[in-house]
Amino acid sequence: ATLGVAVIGTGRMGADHVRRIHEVTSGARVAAVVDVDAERAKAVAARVDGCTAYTDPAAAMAAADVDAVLIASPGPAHEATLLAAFEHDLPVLCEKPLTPDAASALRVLEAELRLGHRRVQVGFMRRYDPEYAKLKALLTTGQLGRPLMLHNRHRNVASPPFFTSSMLISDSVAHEADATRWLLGHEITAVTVLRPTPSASAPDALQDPQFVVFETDGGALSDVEIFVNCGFGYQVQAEVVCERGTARIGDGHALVTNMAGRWGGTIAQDWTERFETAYDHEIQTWIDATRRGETTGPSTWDGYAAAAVCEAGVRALEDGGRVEVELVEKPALYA
Ligand code: NAD
Ligand code: ISE
Repeated sequence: ATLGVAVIGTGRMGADHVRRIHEVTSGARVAAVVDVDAERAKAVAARVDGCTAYTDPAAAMAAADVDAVLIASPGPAHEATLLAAFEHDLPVLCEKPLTPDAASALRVLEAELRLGHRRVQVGFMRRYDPEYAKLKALLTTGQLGRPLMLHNRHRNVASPPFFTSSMLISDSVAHEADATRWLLGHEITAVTVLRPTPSASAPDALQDPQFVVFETDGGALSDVEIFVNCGFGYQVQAEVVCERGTARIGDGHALVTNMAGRWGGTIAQDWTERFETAYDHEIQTWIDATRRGETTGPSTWDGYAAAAVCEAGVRALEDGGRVEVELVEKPALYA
């Protein structure tokens, strides 16, 4: 049967996921949208036949035509909505971050453990990006040997006004925390953050860029240049250095032009453009798994581990030095 989805939070990501479920993916319909901003919810609901607008997530979850929940509200609102979805035992796709800190992520994990089965796919969409998937497949073959280092670059054109220095870690580097764990199959054990003199283009008091170093339990290093006011484009690149070779993604060379003595191409301007295929694949995979009664993809454990890594990163940013990541023992549910 067609899956009835409630999309909670109809801002930039939520509205895009509503469009995606309505126009791009198959097997699901947007039965409800929820936003604390009633006018915004109504405007988005009006784009979809038979979609009801709510301001209270609990009311939407209790509706007879809602079978699953897509959470796209801001990170601090995720915990309450996840716990409410568990009360209705509804499958959830939760945009990253699972929650903003390790303690709240652990509360969500413990609540899912009490349900006794996985219910959450976390929105770490890079795992569904064709380039990241190729890199993961290559590493899995073992042809390159053991991964020694991973170099990541994560650049945004400009940060929104509410962005703080710690959000470069908790909101942006959260993606590299997951990508590092997933690509290498290691847990991150310690984080160091180095702070170059901020760019003159960064808003006052924003520590931008930052250079983050992760150490892993597999003996690898993963570094991240995070630069959220680079001005020129949206760039996400990764290069893995292994014992017998290297592999790199994110150069964006899908189309190269030659003209008037120069060669060149264009750079995406935001994530909706760079990761469009990844989001489509992420949501379709979620719909398909949910209709089969399964939960796949990045788990609550992955969301918790990323939150713990980011919390250590924020402490490393604020206090300086190397901060170790503390994780609880991994429950069998996530083995
Ligand atoms: P946004 O501010 O554009 O939209 C958030 C919406 O949620 C707003 O309309 C707001 O009114 C609403 N809202 C706030 N509290 C709510 C609550 N308790 N219940 C229901 N609605 C509520 O934010 P955004 O950029 O769309 O980000 C939303 C989520 O998506 C965040 O978790 C963010 O980290 C994530 N995100 C992911 C990616 C990605 O690449 N995967 C990119 C951007 C944002
Ligand atoms: C945003 O929330 C995202 O998730 C984007 O993918 C990331 O590039 C950006 O830095 C974040 O703020």
